Amino acid sequence: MKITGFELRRIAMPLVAPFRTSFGIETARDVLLVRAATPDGDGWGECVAMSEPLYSPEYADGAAQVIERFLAPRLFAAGDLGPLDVARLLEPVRGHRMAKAALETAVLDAWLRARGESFGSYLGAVRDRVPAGVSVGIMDSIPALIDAVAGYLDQGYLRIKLKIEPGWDVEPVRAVRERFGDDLLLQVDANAAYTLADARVLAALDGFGLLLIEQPLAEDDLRQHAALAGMIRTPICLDESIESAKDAADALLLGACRIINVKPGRVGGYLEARRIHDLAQAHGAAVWCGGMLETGLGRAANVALAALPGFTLPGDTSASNRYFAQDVTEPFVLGPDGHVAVPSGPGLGVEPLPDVLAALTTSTTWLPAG
Ligand code: OSB
Ligand code: MG
Repeated sequence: MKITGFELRRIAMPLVAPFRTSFGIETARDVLLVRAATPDGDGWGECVAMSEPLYSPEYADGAAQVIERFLAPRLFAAGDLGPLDVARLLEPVRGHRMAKAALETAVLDAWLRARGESFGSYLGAVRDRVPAGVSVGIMDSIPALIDAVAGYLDQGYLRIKLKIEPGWDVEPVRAVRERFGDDLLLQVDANAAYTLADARVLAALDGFGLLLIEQPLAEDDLRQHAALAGMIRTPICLDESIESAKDAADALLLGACRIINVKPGRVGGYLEARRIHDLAQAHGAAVWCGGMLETGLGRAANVALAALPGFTLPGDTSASNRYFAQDVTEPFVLGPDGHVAVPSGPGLGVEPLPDVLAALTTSTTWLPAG
């Protein structure tokens, strides 16, 4: 496939409500989109890097720059290429997985659209809809949290994830468990806010029947996660720590986690995400699809990935209106059964709505091949 160029497009997406985690508050999503232009049509990739390097070292401005200066030129120099070539061609550049993932996704989308095949079919999806969970930010008070959770459950979400941090952990979890009962699928995400010295607080969560605790300790603390696993009963799930299939193998072998949150952007793309799925399945570990507050473009591919057989827990694959009043594609909607449909059209199966995309765009850079 010949790439004629990449367009880097920045869009500003106001969130319907501020989203607070242990690392910061997000009120709008500043998204970098990559459009791969080919003679047979376009492909899209959404870069999940956030505006500041707080969740991970990558950030949107840096991702745009590394694509322009170092990544796109390597793909242009290769001439004709397919989606399986992208990771290999970009491998000499260290890190920058979110930037690489956006490029690979755009190339894969263009390639699949030209072949008339969907992401789900290509990745190995076995379902046409996936169960949806929702990630609930840190709130100012317990009553505000209870209201937010009640609203999501009314809409039909099948699983609740509470963001936690020191000082906002046992009490909010207790309140949600008491109010909504033992059948509620409930889990927590610390975004690396604790240390091993907090093991007693984390063990205090054992009594609440949580599905998992996500990333309690720092991203480079694999061995300390393994130690923590011996001190608490709640299964540990890793997010930030897992940047590749190799990291996943290390974590599982060390006993640092029993479950992995797979975010394709964090691991360099959907092909590496599928390798983590395959590895976890072989190891008997569960995976689920995480989210990075994606627009409909990134969501389409995430939902396709979440339809693979090893994705046995509900993902952070919420409907568009959980994030945005106006999505950049036709919105993803939550069915009455709490599921989201996997797109079946070629490639991502969704397109940016031209007028909406134009209205949200804050800058556009065209990178021509050759
Ligand atoms: O840790 O899973 C996380 C959002 C941004 C950065 C990190 C995380 C999250 C979420 C939201 O939890 C998941 C979503 O609904 O997209
Ligand atoms: Mg997380």
